[in-house]
Amino acid sequence: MSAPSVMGIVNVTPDSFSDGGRYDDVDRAVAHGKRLLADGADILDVGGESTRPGATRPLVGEELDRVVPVIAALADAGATVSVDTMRAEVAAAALGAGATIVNDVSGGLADPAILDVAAAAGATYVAMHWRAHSDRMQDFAQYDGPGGVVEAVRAELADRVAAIRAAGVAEDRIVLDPGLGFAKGPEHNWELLRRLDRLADLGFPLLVGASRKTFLGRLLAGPDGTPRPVDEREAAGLALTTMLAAGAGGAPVWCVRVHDVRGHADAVRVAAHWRSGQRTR
Ligand code: PMM
Repeated sequence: MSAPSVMGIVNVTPDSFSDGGRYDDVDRAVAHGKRLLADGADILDVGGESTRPGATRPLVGEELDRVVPVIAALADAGATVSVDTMRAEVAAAALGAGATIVNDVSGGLADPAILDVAAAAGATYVAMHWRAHSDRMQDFAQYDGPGGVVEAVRAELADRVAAIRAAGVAEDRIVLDPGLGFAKGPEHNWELLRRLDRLADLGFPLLVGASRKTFLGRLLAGPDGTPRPVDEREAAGLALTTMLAAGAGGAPVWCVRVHDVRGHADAVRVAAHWRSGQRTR
């Protein structure tokens, strides 16, 4: 089991739930990305569309204007860059600007042509579990079949894999993601985290994005039930990264997608050192 990579988030958006508006111009976003690199990020994930619950979508032109110059500058600085987009047109421009990974939260459902773009470029393709756009995704947080959320997400990801393969993305370029918080209630997320082995069993590396999400805020709610604010969830996220890096989900995690890279890179190192000692016992 090798240590997870750390993907640092560069949201070039005015409205992301945890950092919206902080890095929404090119210079600030590039400076932020460079800081994350210095902090130990293995990958920088550049996104121009907020997917927080209830968000409305930017125009394609707006999304292109936000991400392309940032990707070009960060790739130029030597970073491995992924583009967080659901749009084929944006993925193509991002790959042209130096990105090598397409991180599609819709797993190819929002714009199926994105799979052809990833295949043609030989890019790594991250397929996240997704059911609907953010303005109505919580209406789809229903998992009543046998095996509940874990088996439903597994089956729906398996369907995505079939489409991704059919488009010609190479086997060793496919990554899967449970999609924490996307059409899921808090307990759905915890169940998925506990049973990552069922998703790993599909045969692809796993990416997990838990950083600062609502289910952590709910877990840490005060006595009156008010969720812990977004910028006070970091320690819980670090605890989770440490557990995942130690194998608590029952399967190795290939990558964690996080806001505060330095802490998570440290957590990954702690877990890796711990496990290296276990092997020699
Ligand atoms: N979460 C968000 C955005 N992109 N991509 C992947 N692969 N997995 C995720 O869980 C994920 C994602 C939403 O979080 P943000 O608004 O903090 O970026």
